[in-house]
Amino acid sequence: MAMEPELPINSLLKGKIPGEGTGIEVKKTICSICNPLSHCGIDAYVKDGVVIKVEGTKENPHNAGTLCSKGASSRQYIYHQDRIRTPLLKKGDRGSGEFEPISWDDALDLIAERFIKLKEESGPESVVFFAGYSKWMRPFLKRLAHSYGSPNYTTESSLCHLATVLAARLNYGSPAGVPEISKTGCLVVWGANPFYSNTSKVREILDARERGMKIIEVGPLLTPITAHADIHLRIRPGTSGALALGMAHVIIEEGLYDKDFVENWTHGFEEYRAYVKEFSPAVTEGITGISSSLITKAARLYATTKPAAMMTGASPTVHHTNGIQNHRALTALIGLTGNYDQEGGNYLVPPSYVSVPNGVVTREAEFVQSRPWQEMPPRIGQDVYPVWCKMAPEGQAMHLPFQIRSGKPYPIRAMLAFGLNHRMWAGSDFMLESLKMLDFIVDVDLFMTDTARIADLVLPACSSFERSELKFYQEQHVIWTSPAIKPLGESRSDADIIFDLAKRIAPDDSLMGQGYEACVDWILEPAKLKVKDIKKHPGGYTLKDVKMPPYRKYKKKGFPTPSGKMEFISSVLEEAGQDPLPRFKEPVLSPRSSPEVAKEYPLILTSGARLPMFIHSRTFRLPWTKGLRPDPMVDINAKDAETRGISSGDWVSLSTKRGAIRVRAHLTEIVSPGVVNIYHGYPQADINLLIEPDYLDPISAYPGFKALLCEVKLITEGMRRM
Ligand SMILES: Nc1nc2c(c(=O)[nH]1)N[C@H]1C(S)=C(S)[C@@H](COP(=O)(O)OP(=O)(O)OC[C@H]3O[C@@H](n4cnc5c(=O)[nH]c(N)nc54)[C@H](O)[C@@H]3O)O[C@H]1N2
Ligand SMILES: Nc1nc2c(c(=O)[nH]1)N[C@H]1C(S)=C(S)[C@@H](COP(=O)(O)OP(=O)(O)OC[C@H]3O[C@@H](n4cnc5c(=O)[nH]c(N)nc54)[C@H](O)[C@@H]3O)O[C@H]1N2
Ligand code: SF4
Ligand SMILES: [Mo]
Repeated sequence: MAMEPELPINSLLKGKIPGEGTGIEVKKTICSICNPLSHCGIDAYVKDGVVIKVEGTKENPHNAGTLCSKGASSRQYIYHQDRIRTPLLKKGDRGSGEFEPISWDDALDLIAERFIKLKEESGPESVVFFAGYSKWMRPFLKRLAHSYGSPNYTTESSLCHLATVLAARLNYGSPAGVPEISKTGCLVVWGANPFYSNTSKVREILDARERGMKIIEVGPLLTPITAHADIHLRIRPGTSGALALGMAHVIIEEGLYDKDFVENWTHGFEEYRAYVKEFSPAVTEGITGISSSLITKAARLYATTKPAAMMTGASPTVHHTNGIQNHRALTALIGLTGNYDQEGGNYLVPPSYVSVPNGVVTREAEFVQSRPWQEMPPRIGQDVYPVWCKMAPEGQAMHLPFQIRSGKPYPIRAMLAFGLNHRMWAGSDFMLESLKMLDFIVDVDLFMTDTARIADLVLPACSSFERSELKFYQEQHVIWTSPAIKPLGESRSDADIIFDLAKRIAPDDSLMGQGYEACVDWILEPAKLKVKDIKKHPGGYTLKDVKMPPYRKYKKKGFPTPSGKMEFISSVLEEAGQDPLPRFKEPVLSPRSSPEVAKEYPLILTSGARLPMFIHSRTFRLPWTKGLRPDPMVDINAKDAETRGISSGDWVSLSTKRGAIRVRAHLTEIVSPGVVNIYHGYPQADINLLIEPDYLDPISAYPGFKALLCEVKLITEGMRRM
């Protein structure tokens, strides 16, 4: 057999071929640019300590070799010029943007000195511990906060996802469960766009579709799912609750509900039945804008397909001024149709580690609560949002700017933040100005951001390529990553920063004193897993024989609600003086609820629907992803554009009563006439400047990002010069 001629080394190098000759090694790591349900496996091609290429890890069952546009841009992310390379101490006035380098020891000692003093002067509750969208360090940060003595551990979950869990828990005492897509006959995709927001989940949906699974999509926008859906219920933004009540009306009137479940396992059905009577298909059509025949058809399809599952988004249904009640109304349909904790329906699997439910039993919840709530002062927001604080294991960060300003019920003086982005808050300028009122701000981030610029101390975090972490996947795959490259500059892993701080500000926490890996081992103890064993598999491995929890667990234990049943009328809300029914209310700003405002601002504004190449503030700065949409854009229907003399690509002003931003018009059928949509977080066109900081749901404090009123106007030459 003829030997293959050996390729010259230059060709091998050009082709980035790993091997001894080229000195290129493939190191296994994960991408953590987006959410913890993803964190795709990455093969990092490393030469001389530098990542020269990335590929998806083929043997990782979650992403199976694929990467999205963001993950494919990893090299631009990890080597970006905005990466902070050394700890920085503020010089001069807050916000001057001037810093000087400082050593890690000096930085950590300074934090310790300030925090110990603040504790003596104003109590540990005056210090807030905050985590932005990143979640991997959260178990350690929460424990640090409580071991220090502060109840004020807050996160981005104050406006993301957790309210959906809270709403479901008001109904069921537990979350709504994971849709078992591979086993279901009908999937309702309610306010979610997994093609953009959870890409690695899509294969499962398409496979199920191929075997005949029906799809009902609910949402105001056209999404890639729409092309696969049997029915698309294109609601007016903010009217999910009404639609759910309308569907319940049909299901109950036509006797399509699960009578056995309702009779034996629910509380308050008669009151609920009486209430949903008001939502006939005709009435529901008037509110939601969907034809009564389509509402009836969807209700019948969902209720008569056995089993049927519901996938709800992480936040679109709760980003409303009536978010909790809307989400209660739609998750109530799961129980009504007998699909709760049911095979092929919504299956209840508790989270194992950092939000990922995969059946592995751990002690994460026990680990994080190092001090019980009763031994600490009330949390931020506890006085105004008592139901939130009762149901969520953290403070309410949306209330933070208000408490900073009022000093009530006690002053907030300092903040230790991991990834703080003021543009996350509605009324982002209000938040930024509130932060400036603090005595001391520490922000740990990869990049020098506009928020970091107002901190007293900025600490450089490293990326997932440069650190070690435990990662669980829903597919029961587990990895303990090893750094693929050295941390850039003097940057460090968030976990190392937290554990070094623990020694200084929580010296009595003996478990934290044992260090990071010992704590992870402690969390994993019930699963009989150890870091040192997981480490032996660089790309991770798939756990065998994980015992998944049984279906219909309530049959043995009842529901963990005050009544022990699923609650159509919530005892917790009743006790808190809130409406116990999942009552529909119009968004506070809508053409129906505020016609006076609508005269000047006639368009419905919905913000933040995900785009595949952007993730919050993270990827605007990367040339590859930014190149896919170089300027901020607002989606507007051609009809609305025409009446305003706007053509595609024109610069327009998008305004609400609170202010205006300058963006380009994107004429598209994605939005229906009367609705405009814009992505959130653009630094040069921040939509949250146009939303009032108190435009919040009264139960969860989630901002009404996805339904308010606005106007779009062409920027004329005169205005352009302004
Ligand atoms: N590429 C990318 N992926 C991401 C993110 C990102 O920024 N970029 N962010 C991550 C985070 S933090 C989150 S929270 C998730 C969010 O991701 P998803 O939960 O999928 O939410 P969105 O993409 O915001 O919106 C999905 C759909 O909700 C519908 N919708 C909007 N308003 C309403 C409403 O009032 N009612 C109903 N029923 N539907 C509505 C719209 O049709 C929209 O297409 O994505 C995560 N994944
Ligand atoms: N109008 C409107 N506003 C919205 C939304 C909307 O739909 N509409 N969505 C809301 C939702 S659901 C969310 S989740 C929030 C987004 O929440 P944000 O917290 O604003 O999200 P990011 O900008 O992704 O991350 C914040 C910071 O964390 C840094 N970071 C990244 N990785 C790490 C790490 O490993 N360690 C450390 N220390 N820092 C890191 C990033 O560089 C960034 O500066 O926005 C919310 N705001
Ligand atoms: S979906 Fe994209 S951004 Fe998210 S973890 Fe995977 S590659 Fe990274
Ligand atoms: Mo989110």
